[in-house]
Amino acid sequence: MTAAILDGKAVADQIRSEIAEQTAQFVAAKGITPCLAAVLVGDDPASQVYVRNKQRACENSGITSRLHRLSAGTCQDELLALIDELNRDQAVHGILVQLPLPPQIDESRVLQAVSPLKDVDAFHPENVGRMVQGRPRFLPCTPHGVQQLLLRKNIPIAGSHVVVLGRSDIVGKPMAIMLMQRGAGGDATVTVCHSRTRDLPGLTRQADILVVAIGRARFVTADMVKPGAVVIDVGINRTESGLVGDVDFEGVREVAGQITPVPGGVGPLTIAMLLHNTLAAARLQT
Ligand code: L34
Repeated sequence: MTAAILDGKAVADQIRSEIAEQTAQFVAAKGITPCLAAVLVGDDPASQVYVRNKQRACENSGITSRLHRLSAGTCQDELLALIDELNRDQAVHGILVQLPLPPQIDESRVLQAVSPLKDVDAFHPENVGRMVQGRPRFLPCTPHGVQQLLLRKNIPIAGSHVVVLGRSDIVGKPMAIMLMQRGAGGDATVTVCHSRTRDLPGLTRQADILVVAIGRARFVTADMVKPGAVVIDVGINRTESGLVGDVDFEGVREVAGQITPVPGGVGPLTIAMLLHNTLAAARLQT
C-alpha cells in the first residue's frame, strides 16, 4: 500500500483564505487592521526563513506585520524592554518571539513577559493553563495546525489511539492534551512517547494516528508504523540531502495510509494558525 499524501500546504491555503475574508470583515467593521509584531533575536538562518514566511502570510491575509530584529548578543533586559513596549503599544495585537533564543536569555522569563492577551503563540503560563483546563484563549500554532488538518481531512480522532512521539512544550505536550480533550477534535486515547520510552516501536505500531515531533531526521522507520496508519511529521531537519522530516518518508509511505510531506506539510499549517490567533487577538483587544 502506498500512502496518500496529506497536503498541509493546500489545507493551509484554504485556512488562510478564510482568515483573509474574516480579516477584511473585521477591518470594515472596526476600522482597525490586525497587527503582528515578530521579534527575531540573532541570525539563525532557519528562524529567518520561518519569520519571513510568517510576515509574507500576514501581508497576504490583510494583517499588518512588523519585524523587530535584535543582534545575537542582545541581553535579557533589552529584550524585556522591547516586549514591554510592544505590550503597551495599542496598535500591536499579537507578539511573537521566535524561538530558539540565544543562550544568555532565559526563555521562560521572556515568554511570561508577553501580555497573555497578545500571546499568539499561546506559550504564556496563563494560556497554557487555560488550554489544559479546556477553556483556551489561544491554541499553540503547530498542534492546532495538526488538529485542523485531521479535522478537515475527516480523519477520525474520537476513540482513535494517537501516539505522540516527543514531549516538547511547543508541540508534544500541547498536542497530547488537545487530542485527549473532550469534544470536537478531541476524545482520542493518547500515548506520549519520548527518547526514554521502552520498546518504542511496540508502542508506535499501535497508533492509528502517529504524530512525530522528536527532532531527529528520519527517526521513524517503516517497521514502527501500523499498516494504514495516519502519520503526521512535525519534524524539519536540514541535512546534506536537503530538508527532511522526523519520518523516513520513502520507507513509511509504503506502509502508512496517509502521510504528511516535509516541506509542505505541518510547517504551512503552523503559519496559518498564527494568522488565526492574530485575528483573534485583535478581536479580544477591540
Ligand atoms: N515562537 N518559535 C515560536 N513560535 C513558533 O511557532 C515556532 N516555530 C518553530 C520554531 N520556532 C518557533 C515555527 O514557526 C518551527 N516553526 C516553523 C514555521 C514555519 C515553517 C517551519 C517551521 C515552514 O514554513 N516550513 C516550510 C519550509 C520552510 C523552509 O524552506 O525551511 C514547510 O513547508 O514545511
